[in-house]
Amino acid sequence: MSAKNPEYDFKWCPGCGDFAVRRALEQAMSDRMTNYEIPIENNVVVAGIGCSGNLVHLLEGDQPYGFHGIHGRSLPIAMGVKMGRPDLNVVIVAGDGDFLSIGMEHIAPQAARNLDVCAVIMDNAVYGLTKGQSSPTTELGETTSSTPYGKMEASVNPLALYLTLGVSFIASGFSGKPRELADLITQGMEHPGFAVVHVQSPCTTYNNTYQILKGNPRKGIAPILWDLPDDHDAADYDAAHSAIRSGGLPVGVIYQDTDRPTLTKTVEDTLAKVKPMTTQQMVDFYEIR
Ligand SMILES: Cc1ncc(C[n+]2csc(CCOP(=O)(O)OP(=O)(O)O)c2C)c(N)n1
Ligand code: SF4
Repeated sequence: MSAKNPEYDFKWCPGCGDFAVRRALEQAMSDRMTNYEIPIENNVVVAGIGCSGNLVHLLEGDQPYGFHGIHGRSLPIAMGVKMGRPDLNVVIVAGDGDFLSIGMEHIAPQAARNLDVCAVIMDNAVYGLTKGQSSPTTELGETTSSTPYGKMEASVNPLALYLTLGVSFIASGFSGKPRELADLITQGMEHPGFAVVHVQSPCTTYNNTYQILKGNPRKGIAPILWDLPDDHDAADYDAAHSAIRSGGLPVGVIYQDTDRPTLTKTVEDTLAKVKPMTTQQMVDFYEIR
């Protein structure tokens, strides 16, 4: 579909970080249209289920194609779209619950394949749409609607996880900096391979973390977010690892490996080697003698 569904009237809460992520994605897609002189229909947004995934219905202006799939399965759907139409720019929008909990099992295989899509993950450290339950990024001991006496599991470090699993482009962004975020999304879309732009996008209703992320000098609260220095070498795995492990949350392009072939290229190369078989030849091939 390329037109909005008028019957889907979901609204984000005032101040939700996802508003700014939407703006950043619109900017990145619009820049892409201008730079490559391509129509908006060159973009497909594959959405997970959650407040974050609802972004696909809330995009303003020219409409890309949209696919609102099932909770946790944005990656397999995006793979289907990309394999069917390798010429399209495929972007995923999903939450930390969707991508890192039920959807976690898909990250490693797609990282190994280097599926050439860009996933924009909105991390609010809760399940927003279903009313504030804990998610994989909720801190140990945190009180939520599903953990009234404190969360019992340690939180996942998504950036460390992506690096370990072999995601070939890893960026960390903040919804409070939409212009910088648009630039990170643009770089993620340009990357030849699997890109994840992991965004701190606070949920003002169930987990308002703006002050923790940005800090508050008047109250003596130091910010968790810090910008990667200009001399950070994203091609250096060890530098990426130490940036992720040095405390707080780095913002910027943390890691990029442009040497690996994309899944699209690997499939093309493999297909070029395939020898056509008749049905009988296939049956004979699989016959156990
Ligand atoms: C297979 C399946 N399991 C569970 C749900 C219920 N469900 C819908 S959204 C959601 C969590 C959303 O949290 P997150 O992905 O973090 O997105 P947010 O709403 O915070 O943006 C859950 C558990 C579902 N729709 N489908
Ligand atoms: S519940 Fe949270 S994540 Fe969902 S729209 Fe409201 S503020 Fe945003």
